[in-house]
Amino acid sequence: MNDMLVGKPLKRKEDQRLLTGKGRYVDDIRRPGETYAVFVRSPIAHGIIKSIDKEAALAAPGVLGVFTGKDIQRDEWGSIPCGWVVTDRQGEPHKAVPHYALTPDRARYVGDHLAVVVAETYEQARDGAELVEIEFEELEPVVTLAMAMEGEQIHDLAPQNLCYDWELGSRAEIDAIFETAHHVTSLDLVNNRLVPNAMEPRAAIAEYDSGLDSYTLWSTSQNPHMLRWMLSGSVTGIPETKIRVIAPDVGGGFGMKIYCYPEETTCLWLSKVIDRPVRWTGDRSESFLADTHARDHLTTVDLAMDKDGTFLGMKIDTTANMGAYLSNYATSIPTYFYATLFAGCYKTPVIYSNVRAVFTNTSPVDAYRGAGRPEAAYLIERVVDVAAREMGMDPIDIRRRNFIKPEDFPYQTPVILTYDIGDYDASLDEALRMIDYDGFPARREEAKARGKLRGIGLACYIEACGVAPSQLIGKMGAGAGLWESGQIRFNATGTAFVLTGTHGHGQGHETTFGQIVADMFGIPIEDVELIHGDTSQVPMGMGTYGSRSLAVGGSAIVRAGEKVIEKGRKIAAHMLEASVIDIEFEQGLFSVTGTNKSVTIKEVAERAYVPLDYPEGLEPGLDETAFYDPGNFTYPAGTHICEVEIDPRTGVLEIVDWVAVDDFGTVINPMIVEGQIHGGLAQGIGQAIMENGVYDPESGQLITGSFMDYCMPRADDLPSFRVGYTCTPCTHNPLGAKGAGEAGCIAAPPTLINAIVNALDIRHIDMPATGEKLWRIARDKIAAQ
Ligand code: MCN
Repeated sequence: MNDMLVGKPLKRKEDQRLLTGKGRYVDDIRRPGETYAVFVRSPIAHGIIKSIDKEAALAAPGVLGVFTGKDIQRDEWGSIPCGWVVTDRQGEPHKAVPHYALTPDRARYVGDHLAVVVAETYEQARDGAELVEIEFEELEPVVTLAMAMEGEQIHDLAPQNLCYDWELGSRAEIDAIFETAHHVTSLDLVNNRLVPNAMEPRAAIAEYDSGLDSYTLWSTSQNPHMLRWMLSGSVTGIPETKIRVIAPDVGGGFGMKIYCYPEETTCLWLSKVIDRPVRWTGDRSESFLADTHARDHLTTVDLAMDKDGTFLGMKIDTTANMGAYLSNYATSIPTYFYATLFAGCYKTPVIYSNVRAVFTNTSPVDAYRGAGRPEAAYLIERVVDVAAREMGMDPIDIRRRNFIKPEDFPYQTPVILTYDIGDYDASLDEALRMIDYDGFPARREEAKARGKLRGIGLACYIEACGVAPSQLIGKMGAGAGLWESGQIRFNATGTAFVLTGTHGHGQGHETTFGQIVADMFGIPIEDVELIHGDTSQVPMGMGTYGSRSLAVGGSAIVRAGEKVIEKGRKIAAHMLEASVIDIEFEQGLFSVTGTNKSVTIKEVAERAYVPLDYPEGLEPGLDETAFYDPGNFTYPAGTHICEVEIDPRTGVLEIVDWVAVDDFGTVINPMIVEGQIHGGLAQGIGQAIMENGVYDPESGQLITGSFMDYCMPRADDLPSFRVGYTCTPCTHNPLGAKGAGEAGCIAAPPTLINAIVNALDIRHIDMPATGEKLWRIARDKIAAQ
């Protein structure tokens, strides 16, 4: 019998392969006879395409073809879908503007896909692309959110560039609350635009088999089955049985790789037209221009309180940027993944929100780690902090006063969601203990003596993840159910393949799913092999995003395991000459109750495949599949506290301490989870103080289009994070686990901004709180003294 592995900080199985350069990414894959595609991207932000001259490119060495949107349209390939329907205040669906793989009529952002050149080599394709001449009738670009509703109309379908004007809650009810409130705290916030920057750029290889009339697409996708579904459905009309999508090792996705993008769609089309494999690998500049961007909101939040600081109501008004086209899930991010989290950890009885989503001449905006939830946590935890300041209350006290308490669960929020369980005081207490909150005034004094401004800030976040429940998601407008599949396929020798519809691209699934299965069957983790990322191997799946892989995918695997055990009991009963009801199963051993007669899972597996002496009527094989559709999201929550020091002479900020206390329910592998927290924190800190996607408001050029101008956090920008846990196990999945993959980047921005405003003793600062901004504020304060 094995030692139990769940809960142990096992080193990742996949690291040996990934860290020694043995990973196999799309760009590592070579296909015989392959060709190279390079896209001709729009150099301008907005303009009607008058003509595209292919002649010079076609005459260039090695060029096999030059194609435009009109060429794809002749084959009747349709628009890339945005599957999530958001119904606006008038009861109308959002404006589903077309988004073709190659734009046939009008360039709508710098980087838009206008033509593609295919050649024998990458260099030849690139040289050819430079020879394609496009003539435009330039139009005024609509760049900023403030310009959107007044500017030139970008899509015929969307007057005033409005995609939808959506509300949640009752305006009359919230107005009545605000009329009687003792105090209202009002705050304007910017949620800065982010560029995801996965380490591996997006890439695709498409191959057409004319004998079988079928396609294989290798893609850097986080959800290969969904990609196949989208490609087959509205885009190409090719049956799903004729498309195989393989997502091999993927070097980070962070949500940005869950979409059906123009590039892979075009490669698929080209592979039949050219009748040779076509490959495309984005370079870093293309990633900046044409990967989906994230966040980009302007928000006003108002919080109404009574005289004790009890929250009475909250009103949120947001303008959200969709960019030039609707990416696949774009509509859902500033609505169902944002506004449904506005209760936070608090018993705010009435909440009203209004979101206007607008088109601009910028890269499409969609999910990126946290997707809507960082934006929600930021506005809640910022306005609560400002409210404490205005009410003369301690930021801890105001939070505790309004927390949903353990006895309140299950807690129905006023914004659709029902939280199943949590203990927010417990996380707050532990975080306060770890940071030594009471010792802060002395640390501040000591810093002051060194000429530094020291501040402390906290955030008590909650998020909804484990993105699945079909019923709930369906009511929210999703065009699909969101369950997950899991399969356990025992071999005759007692080893097991585990197939999952989720996709790991850095999260350590080979290890954590291995831990679960090894424990369940009492077999060594080395005997468990995870298979994912291939639509021809895995029965069906919904992929990885919304921290769903463990809570939904892992639960599907447990359910499949239970089916294996159920069948195994029948085989064991036959082998042990006992009745099935007398067979117990624990950690790999089937035994007859009250006796020492037993058989191992290995013996049972062998018998399942060599069924010579076998239960009558029972099918051979030990291979079971389950589809798991949970009843609810999972609700990880926690408290993060950080301390910063700012040098008022230079504006240099140092994060001197950070404690992260999270409640992820049951933790399968604390080392992997800690890594997830660290990664999320790095991204959240990046948003708070460094990262900012900026377009020139006049030309619409992306002026932060490289790492020279878009600042990503590096190791020496970050402190050594201290991690703690509390645990209220999720009540509705068999693992008791909640998602952990996004928590860090949800908690980090408000935590850090709260600490910065505390250090500077100011009411607010917008993200990114760069050194320059800090220096200007400190300088003005010194001058005013
Ligand atoms: N885990 C655990 N115990 C828990 C919760 C999680 O041991 N209670 C483990 C899981 O088994 C898994 C890992 O932690 O190995 C993350 O699990 P989960 O929270 O289920 O998140 P997903 O695996 O679904 O990953 C998605 C999540 C998201 S939404 C983004 S974005 C993100 C992230 O994970 N993108 C990542 N982490 C990333 N990490 C890397 N390296 N690369 C990305 O692209």
